[in-house]
Amino acid sequence: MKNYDIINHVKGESSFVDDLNLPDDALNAYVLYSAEAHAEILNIDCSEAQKSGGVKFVITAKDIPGENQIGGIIQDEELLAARFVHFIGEPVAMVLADTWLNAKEASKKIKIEYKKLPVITDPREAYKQGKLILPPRIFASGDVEAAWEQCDVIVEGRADSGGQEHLYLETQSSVAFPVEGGGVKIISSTQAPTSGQKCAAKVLGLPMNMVEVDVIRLGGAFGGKEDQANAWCALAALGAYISKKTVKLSLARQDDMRCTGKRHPYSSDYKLGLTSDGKIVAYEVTFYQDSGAAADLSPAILDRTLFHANNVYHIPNLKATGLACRTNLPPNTAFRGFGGPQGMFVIEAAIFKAAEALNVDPVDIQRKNLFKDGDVFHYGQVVEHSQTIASWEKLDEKFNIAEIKKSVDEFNKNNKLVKKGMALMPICFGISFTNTFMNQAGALVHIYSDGSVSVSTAAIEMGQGVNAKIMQVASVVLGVGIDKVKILSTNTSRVANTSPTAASSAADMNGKAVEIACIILKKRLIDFARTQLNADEEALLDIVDETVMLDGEPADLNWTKLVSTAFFNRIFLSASAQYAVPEIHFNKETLKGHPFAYHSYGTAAVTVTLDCLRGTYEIDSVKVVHDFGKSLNPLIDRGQAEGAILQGLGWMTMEEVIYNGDGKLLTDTLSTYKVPDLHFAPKNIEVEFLKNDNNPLGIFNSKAIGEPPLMYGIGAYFSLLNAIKAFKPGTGFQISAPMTCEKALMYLHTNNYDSGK
Ligand code: LUZ
Ligand code: MOS
Repeated sequence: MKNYDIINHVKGESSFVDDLNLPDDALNAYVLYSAEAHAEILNIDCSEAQKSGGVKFVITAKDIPGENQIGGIIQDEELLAARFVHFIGEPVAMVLADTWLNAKEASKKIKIEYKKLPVITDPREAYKQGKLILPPRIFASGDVEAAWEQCDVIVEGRADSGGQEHLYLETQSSVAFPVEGGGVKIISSTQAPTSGQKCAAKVLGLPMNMVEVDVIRLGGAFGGKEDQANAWCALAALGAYISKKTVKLSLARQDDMRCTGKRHPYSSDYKLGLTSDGKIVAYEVTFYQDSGAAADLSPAILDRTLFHANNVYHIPNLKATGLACRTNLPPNTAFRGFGGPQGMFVIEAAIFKAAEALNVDPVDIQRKNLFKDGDVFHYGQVVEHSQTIASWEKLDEKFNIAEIKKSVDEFNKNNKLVKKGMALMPICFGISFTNTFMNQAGALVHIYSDGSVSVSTAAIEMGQGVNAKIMQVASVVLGVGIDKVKILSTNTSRVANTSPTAASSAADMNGKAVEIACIILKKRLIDFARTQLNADEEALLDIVDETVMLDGEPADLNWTKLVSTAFFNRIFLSASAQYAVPEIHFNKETLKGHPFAYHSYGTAAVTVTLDCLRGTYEIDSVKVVHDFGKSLNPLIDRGQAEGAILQGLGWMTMEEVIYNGDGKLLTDTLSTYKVPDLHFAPKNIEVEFLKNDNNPLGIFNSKAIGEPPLMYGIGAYFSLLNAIKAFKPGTGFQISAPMTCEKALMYLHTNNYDSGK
């Protein structure tokens, strides 16, 4: 089955927030944001703006009827800055006018007097000054201190990875409508309708039942609309509440890039100890997370970094320390992988350095240390159904690792100014929200009297195809055609108290909730059919292809007739269900437990070609064996894998988020922030599906696919380092992603690559 949602995209008929038909008197909002990264607000003068053409309202912190607070995990973020601003891009005032341009023009007439305060843009500096968002988090197993003695070689160093702009095609957008009785209805581009609802309710001082959030679909999100949609959702709601008019708030691209947080940059110190034959004995790592100016999701993201600190390796003695460092940058946030990629990057960097010290190929160390069933993760979960070795071996069988290596070496022998590099990237990603309570979802299924079916869930369609997967589930369980099933918008009045669509878990959890609701409905219909057909208790009844089957033979009763007769007999044709992921638990004191329902695995081989005169390069190929479980929809899953790989390659190579020392984003346009396009995409991406066991914790035995394949991109960084080393042998290379062409050129032709900074 195709991703049905794309058909209307191609025709331009899919509806996004910006496409909504609004009443003639609707107002447009423009948000004025701080021009200073850290300052005290001495005065805000809105008088000129108020008189500007078309302006109806100018709103500041003092106009907020409820609490001026939008922090999710920690209450440390104001909706509109009251007395202090903490980053450039922090909302300070909102203008409502007849047109967006009039609102924007008026915003320029707002005069804000700032008293500048010291600005921190570096997480290590923030740490030095004691600016931590939460106490250090330490995940440990074994005894690292005692283990160093058993090591034949110990490498120590620093590894940094950069931020990443989400660059969803649809920018942050919400429209809010005032409703009878003082409430609001919000149509929002959010991954987290319940968070948006809760946040707007708090800001307006309303109970949650006075705020409804509805989501049709998103033009991409990638984590950027998990918590960061809340502010815009609440601002639109505030506008509608105050003006009593419909208010539309849709960010222009550059404003979106400046105001919203990105993937967290990390700077990390590692120490890795091994035996002389390459077995890892001990690993100690400290992660300096650049959290930005407010907590946002940083604590949960830091946890995932710590969970994935070992990637796929069995490390008997491990100590990982996470430091959430408060800087004066926009609050960094969820981004596909949610801290996992940053953790995995550092262990790969350490292995790369250890391979230099032992004078072996990193591939040998990687292979030797893959964990297997029965090993225990440093957070206490026992490894089960692992596909580390299986995916590696399948990759070797299918693509021949030695052969790839040989052809790279041969190429390098014969070419002086162009070099190739290759690296392997095995991955492991834990599936479940690391906050156990979030692992729940809901569904509401109606069968209408004409036999058509509507399904509502907590899942948000953001291009990933979750709606198509959910349609499949309803269709299979009820025994009706796909054309009978319609997925409705995601709405807090139909399915309440929802977790965000995040953590790669939406199809699993919402699919399971739909499965349960459909099983309930089917049982009711089959019980009813039994009476209609006068079949006895033992007779086997089923619904297949919209026909009632009696002991394996089609009975004279089709779906439409069954449903309409059931309705006239007052059979209830609606069901709701909740799914709560079983088996998971985690002790937040001891930091041990079984936090993940299961893990996803795979291995990639990445090869690159580097022009050693120019520093430019191409990614030649990404060959992958990935564990999709029993894929529910191979076409969608392959698309998710390819998209994630490209996004991971971008993070590791060309995407570079740069702030200057004043906290100003320098890469705030698409000419300065470069992302992969079709020309950059590897000529060859091959994704093989690994044969796998049943995975009962995934929907229909499938496995989550949204995030895991992004981490294959990390292989590109080390391939490029290998290509650089083929041109300029040496061991002093500092590990610092992304490897832009400019950086590659510096590594190739200057000596400051080994400054250790
Ligand atoms: N979001 C979240 C996530 O709130 N918790 C998680 O554990 C998570 N993991 C991956 C992506 N988003
Ligand atoms: Mo996410 S990084 O919102 O799954």
